[in-house]
Formats: sequence, structure tokens, C-alpha cells
Amino acid sequence: MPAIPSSLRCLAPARRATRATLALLVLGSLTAACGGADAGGDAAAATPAAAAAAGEFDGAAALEYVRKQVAFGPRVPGTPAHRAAGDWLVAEMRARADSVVVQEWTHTTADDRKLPMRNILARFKPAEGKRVLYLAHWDSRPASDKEGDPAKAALAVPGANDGGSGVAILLGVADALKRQPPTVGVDLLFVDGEDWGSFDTNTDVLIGSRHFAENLPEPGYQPLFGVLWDMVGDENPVFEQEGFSMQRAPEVVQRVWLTAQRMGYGAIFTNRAGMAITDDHVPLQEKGLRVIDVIDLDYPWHHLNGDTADKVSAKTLGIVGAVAMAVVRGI
Ligand code: 1BN
Ligand code: ZN
Repeated sequence: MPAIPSSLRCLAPARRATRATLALLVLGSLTAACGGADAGGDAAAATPAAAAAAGEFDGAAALEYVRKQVAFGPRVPGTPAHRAAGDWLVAEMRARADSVVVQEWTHTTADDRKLPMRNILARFKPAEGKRVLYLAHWDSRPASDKEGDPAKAALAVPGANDGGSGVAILLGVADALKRQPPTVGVDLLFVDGEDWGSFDTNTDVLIGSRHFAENLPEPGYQPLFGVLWDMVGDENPVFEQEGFSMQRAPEVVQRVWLTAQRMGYGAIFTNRAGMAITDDHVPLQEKGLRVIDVIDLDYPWHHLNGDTADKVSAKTLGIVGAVAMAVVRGI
């Protein structure tokens, strides 16, 4: 991706008004490129690679991938739904990618339960050194612990947006890369066991990403950058710049956000600072990989029974998928 002059970065409104040196014309195009009042997108304002990539991702097909996952039932480790969904993902990836690596192991929880785990790594151009890593978690949370009613809290989260949406983005990217192979290597990583345990005590969560970080696909594995896509299907999406991403890989945040803003999605990919989230990018960052988290925490059904497919938007998936493709095509 070409370096983006600082004068073209999206500025906070107050700061924008004081920059008297900016010509009106530049201000006008900046407002358009940053989304303005309409976040509907404007591929004409994007780079040629981004404009071409915008048409490559099918949001309606991605929503079907969400429905398919939810139809298995919650993908809770150790359940038949988890096994069936994992088998399905492996088969889907074998039909699209150049190679598929499955990491399979048993995780012992803090309370001594044995959980069957699988990470699935689908590789395009596996011999290429210059590569991008996209990841999402494919498991579902065993309890809806934000529910007030204990009977509802005991039920697993359906995981349409939480887990399902990120997986759908990776599947849609795989479709596009099969149609038109990338010029760089691309790794699509489906991690297991993100959502099993407690984020408060950091126990039995991020199980798959921790395992991947300890068992990288080859010595010295170092993608150019990585992006975790998590809860990316809300019908009113806003992606703030997640805290650990900004601390540890700000240039990757800039790459993704500027790509989105140039496509007209500046109201969705906002320059606002977000919270730091313990998520699957963290174990990879701790191994020195430049990985960020694209996550929309303002999702009303987070860890509730209502995280069902009707809450996920084909339009949102289409926007996020188009950005994901523009980032890959723009390298
Ligand atoms: C994302 C989806 N996460 C869990 N399910 C990570 C997370 C951790 C989200 C803490 C919010 C708070
Ligand atoms: Zn979750």
C-alpha cells in the first residue's frame, strides 16, 4: 500500500476546522473520503485496487455463512455441533485454499475438563514469504452470562455475530481469493476456544490463539500484518480503534482504517480510540506478530441468547468484507 500523506488522514472535526492551510477542495474530498454523514460507501473515491476489491466480496453470501454456522447449533467445544461445524469448515477450506493445516489437541481447563480443540489454517500461496494473516474464532460461548435470568444464562450463545460473523468474512475472502488468487500469500486462521472461560480472570479463553502462538506454522513465521475480525456483523457497525492494536501495531490500524475511509466508510471505521480488549490478537502480538483487532463491542446481544442470525446484516458484512479484500489487493 502506498504511504498515505499525513494531509490526507481523517482529522477530528475541531482540528479540521483550524487547518487554514488546507484548500477547500482538499477539505471537500477529505470529508467524502472520511465518510461524512453518509457511510454508504463510495468506491469511486478509493484507490483502484480498493475500488476493484469492493465488488469482490458478497455480503449476502456471507450472511448465508452465518446462518449455516448457527444452524449447527452453538459451536461449544466438546459438543456434536462443534465437531460438525469444524468438519464443515475444514471441507470448505479444502475446496478453496492451496493447503489446509489442522492443529488438533486437547485442552485441559482450570477445573480439569478435557476439551477437543481444532485450529484450521487455510493457506493461499503457502510458499510466498510476503503474507497476510486474517483470523476469527469459530467456537461459541457455553453460557450467555450477561443474561439476568439464570435459566437463560445457562444456555450457550448462538454466536451469529460473536464468532459467526468473523468466520463468514474469512469464508467470503476465501471465495474471492479462489476466484482471483492473491499476489501475496494469505493465511486464513480459524481459531478454537476463544470464548470458553472467563475474561475477567483470563482463564480458559483465547485457547486456540494461544496454541497457535506457541505452534506457528513454520519457524520464523512473520506475516506482514494480521487482522482479527470479531463481531463485525451488527446492523449499526462502529469500529473504534482497539487499545492493544493501537499500542502494538498502530501502522496496521492505519492501513485498515485508511483503506476503509478512502472507500467512504469513515463513519464506520472511526478514528475514535476504543477500549483495550483481551482477544485473539493478544497472544499473537506477544509473539511479535503485528496483529490488530477489528471489533464492534457496541452489540446489544453480546453474550446473550439473542445473538442470532437475524441480528447480522448482509450490508455490514459486505462493507467489512470489501475492506478486507481492498487491504489484501492493496499490498
Ligand atoms: C469477543 C467476543 N470477546 C469475547 N467474545 C472478547 C472480549 C473480551 C469482549 C472482553 C469484551 C470484553
Ligand atoms: Zn464472545
